[in-house]
Formats: sequence, structure tokens, C-alpha cells
Amino acid sequence: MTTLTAPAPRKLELKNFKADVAPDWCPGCGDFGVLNVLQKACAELEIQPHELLVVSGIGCSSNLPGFFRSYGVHSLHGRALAFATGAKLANHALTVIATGGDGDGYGIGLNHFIQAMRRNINLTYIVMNNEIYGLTTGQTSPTSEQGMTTKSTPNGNLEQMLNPLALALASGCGYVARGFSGDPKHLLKLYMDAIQYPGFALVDVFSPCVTFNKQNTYHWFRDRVYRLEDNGHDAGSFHGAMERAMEWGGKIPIGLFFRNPNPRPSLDKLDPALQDGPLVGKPSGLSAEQRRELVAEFM
Ligand SMILES: Cc1ncc(C[n+]2csc(CCOP(=O)(O)OP(=O)(O)O)c2C)c(N)n1
Ligand code: SF4
Ligand SMILES: [Mg+2]
Repeated sequence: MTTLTAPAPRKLELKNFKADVAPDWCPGCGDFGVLNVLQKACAELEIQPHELLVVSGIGCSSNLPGFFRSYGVHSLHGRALAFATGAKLANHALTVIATGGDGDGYGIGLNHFIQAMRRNINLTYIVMNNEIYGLTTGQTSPTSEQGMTTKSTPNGNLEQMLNPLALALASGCGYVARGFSGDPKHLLKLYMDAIQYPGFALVDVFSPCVTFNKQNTYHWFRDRVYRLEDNGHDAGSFHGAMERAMEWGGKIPIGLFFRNPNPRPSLDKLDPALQDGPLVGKPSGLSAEQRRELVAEFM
């Protein structure tokens, strides 16, 4: 693993967050937009790459940290938030961004999603929601629409869609937003705001899978999405947010649904063990040799 040394702070640009490895997503995949805009947001916020950790699970979307120049973990399917929680509590000075897909976060990882919001871990969670399992070549996910024909539901999906935004609101998430990778300027604002929010922030992003989801295409989203900001929505109102989160069909809202005007303290602000600085900065009580042995056990 390459260790990033701390360079002197400098004005950052998108290219400073580009890794040596170029994305291998299918041409036209929505995840390209998600990645580019996220790199731009980090540059605009002047987050130094060595002060940033990007964590993911498994999926096409979860390959994102490999294309991002920062610290990164490509973890296990559904476990991005578990890893991200551990990292944030070990070093709460880091900016932590967790990323992944709808299958990863809202399927196998659903319990971690709810627990991280309930605990209010101070991180940003970006879900590339293409309403399908892309990496495994097109099976139904928890956000696939009812009736949708996929490889795993050839006669149509019988199950009701999961509503991640309503679930987030009900689980105590203080920042709930939805973007569209086909509207990068709008997405940039959401990312920047979410990263600065002092607590768990969810940005669910419609990120079309052009290869395996022939139903929820760029056209399909463009015909339906409208911006909450242009429609007088009060993002300080929990009940207003819940009402908008339930909208689906001919018109689908994107934008900021809820930003808690009185954010509750995140876990790192409450835990007494973290009040005099990050755990990683404290003496471990181990000799250099003991530390080496301990690390070797995990390698
Ligand atoms: C424990 C485990 N179960 C199943 C898989 C197979 N698997 C890999 S990615 C994936 C779903 C990916 O879907 P999503 O998270 O929506 O990401 P996308 O590829 O659509 O971006 C599955 C089921 C796995 N890698 N590990
Ligand atoms: S299979 Fe779908 S989600 Fe995966 S890279 Fe291709 S377009 Fe993107
Ligand atoms: Mg998916």
C-alpha cells in the first residue's frame, strides 16, 4: 500500500484526486459522473487527499475508491459503512466518504445503513442507485421497480421497492438528499453541502446502468426528475421531507429533502474517549516491535 505523506496545503483541482488507474466502467455508465463530481467537490472544499478516506463495498459502483486519489478501502459486499465507522472512530480528524451501490447499501448492507444513521457517524454516504445489480450482470435489487423484468425476475419483480430516503429520515439521518448523475452542477452542490454537514449525510444518486437496466435510463430519469429547490420545498421540515420522499411515478424529486436545522451531535462528539484528539494520535502502550507483530497479524 502506498503511504500518502502530508504535503503543504495547496490549491486543489479535480486532477489532484485522479488515481493512476482509469475507471473501467461501461461507456456511458452513470458512475463516471458521480466520480468526477465527487472529485470536483473535494477540490472545491480543499480537502487534502491525505486527510480523506473513501470506503466502498463490492459492485461496479464500489470500484470507485480505486479511481480516487486519497486513502481508500475496497471492502466487502455490504460492509462499506462498517469499515467507514471503524475508521472514523479511530481517526475522527479524517473526512470519510462511503460509496457503493443500491444492492450493496440497501440490500446486504441495510442493517449497517440503519445503524450508522441511528448512531450518527459523521460521514457522507453516496449511493450510486441504478436500481439493479450491475456487477453481477443484472439481477433485481431492493430499489428495482415492482414488475421490472430482470435476469432474476424473468416474470417481473413481485416485491415493493425500498424507499431509502424515507428510511433514512425515520432512522435519524440529519442530511437526506438525492441527485442525478445527469445533472452534475446540481449534484456538486449536494456533495459539498453533505460533506460539510456535521453528522451522517446521505446522497442517493440516480446513476443509470446503461448495460443491464434498460428501463431506468437517462431519458427515463430526465422525463421525471424535478428539483425540490425550484418548488418551494422547506428542507428544514422533517414532515415536509417525508412527504416528498414518498413521491414516485410521473414526477420524482431530486435535491435536498432534509437538513436538520438543529443537528444532533455525532458519535465522535459524544464519546468521552475521543474528546482529547483522535485515537490514532494516542500512545498505544506497545513497543515498536509489538506494534509490528500486531500489524503483521492482519496482513
Ligand atoms: C457476500 C457476497 N454476496 C454476494 C456477492 C456478489 N455480488 C457482488 S456485487 C453484487 C451486487 C452489486 O450491486 P450494487 O451494489 O447495486 O452495485 P452495482 O454493480 O449496481 O454498482 C453482488 C450480489 C458478493 N461479492 N459477496
Ligand atoms: S454494468 Fe452497469 S453499473 Fe456496471 S459499469 Fe456497466 S453500466 Fe455501469
Ligand atoms: Mg446497483
